[in-house]
Amino acid sequence: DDFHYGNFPEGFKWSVSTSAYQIEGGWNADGKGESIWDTFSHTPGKIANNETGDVACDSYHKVKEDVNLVKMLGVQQYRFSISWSRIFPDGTTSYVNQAGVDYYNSLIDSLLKIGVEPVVTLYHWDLPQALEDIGGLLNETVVDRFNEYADFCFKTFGNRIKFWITFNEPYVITWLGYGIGVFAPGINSSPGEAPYQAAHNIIKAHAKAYRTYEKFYKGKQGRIGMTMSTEWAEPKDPNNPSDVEAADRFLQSILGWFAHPIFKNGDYPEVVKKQVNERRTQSRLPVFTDAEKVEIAGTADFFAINGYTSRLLVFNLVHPTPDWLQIVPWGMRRLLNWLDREYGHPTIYITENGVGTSDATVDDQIRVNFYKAYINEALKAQQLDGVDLRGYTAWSLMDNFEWNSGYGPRFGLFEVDFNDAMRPRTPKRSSIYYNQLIRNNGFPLLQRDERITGDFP
Ligand code: GBH
Repeated sequence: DDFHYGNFPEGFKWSVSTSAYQIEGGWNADGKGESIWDTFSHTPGKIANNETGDVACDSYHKVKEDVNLVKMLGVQQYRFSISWSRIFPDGTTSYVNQAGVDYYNSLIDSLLKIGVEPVVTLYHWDLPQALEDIGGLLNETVVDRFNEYADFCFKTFGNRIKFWITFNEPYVITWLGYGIGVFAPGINSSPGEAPYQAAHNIIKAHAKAYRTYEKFYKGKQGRIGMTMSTEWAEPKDPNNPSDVEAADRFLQSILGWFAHPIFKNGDYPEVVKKQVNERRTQSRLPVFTDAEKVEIAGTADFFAINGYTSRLLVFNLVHPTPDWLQIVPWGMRRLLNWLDREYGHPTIYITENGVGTSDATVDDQIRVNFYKAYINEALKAQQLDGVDLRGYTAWSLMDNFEWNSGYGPRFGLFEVDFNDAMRPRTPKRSSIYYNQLIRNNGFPLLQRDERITGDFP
């Protein structure tokens, strides 16, 4: 596939993202309650080198610095997440931690002051530990707790927020957290049931919060959806129907599991029901009532997707997993086209895309190449294929706590020195490149010989 010159449509939203536990630190500051990621990272053996998010990038104390980084990139949006237990320490509305509310107010107001639209994720994996203690996402009462938390956020921050995301990557939450247990809360005792139960409750919680927003806030405020993740699945032999079916089953199992109920009919895809209930002996997919299906169907104002990589699918072959992030730019174009077809030409936002390196260097040509190639494939999907892509978000603003991998993989456009108590941030080459791409709104033909310009240290 050739490089394609051209611009994204006017009004295209360039964005950059982070999440609360990965950057904030201040894990017990000013009355914050503990989350499952505090517990998990404080448990020896769960995280590479037993690292924790206790301090992370110390963003809880660095609103000004972070907002300045956002400003340097020239993005139109900044996507961050709210830590539920920083607002409600025990997960319930019984006590509001005002210091937490103040922190997010200050972040939101500082962004608005520089003309950047906040995109707010309500749940990026850090469930209040107090709720986990009574069963977490496996306990159906979490649906009401999430709705109350969401309602509070709509009421408190919503007059300044145009773009809400309920959950980040439900597949990762359920499978890694409640299936294989490599992420918090680390449950792996019933992989045939727990992930499906957690997913069921996430979908219900999402739908309930959506309906709350729709009823009380939407008219005066903005839009709301869920961010889902997948990898593009390419059939190894496109002429072999069982490889093609395996690839489709993969997409339906990872993504359709959540997108089918929300964007189609309030229910799981048939192929997933079949796969879970018939082919696996020890597993069971919960069932939505008819009323629940009606409540769930249509609960997203846009399609938000996190996409990093692709994999080859071969029928009935269990293959070893290499490094999860293989760089496959053309997979992004195929994924966007698949979403367009499968879900009836939805409005799509890429809410995460990026690459990690083990190297802290600020001269990150790999990341420049990555962004250039992936964004170019996104442009082709938008311009040549007619996909309704309205925004693109880089992951991540700065190096941060990369979950169970600790501080090893660095995804930042800015480097963070984790050995320095001040956690200084330094621009990488990729931040200059991204800024330039945004100023050009893509790859204008007249600048095909463009070089990276601007001050680079
Ligand atoms: C995103 O998930 C997350 O939303 C974001 O917070 C994160 O920083 C970013 O990716 C970069 O990783 O080797 O078994 O531990 C993308 C999906 C799921 C990819 C977990 C990495 C590690 C699996 N991620 N996976 S494992």
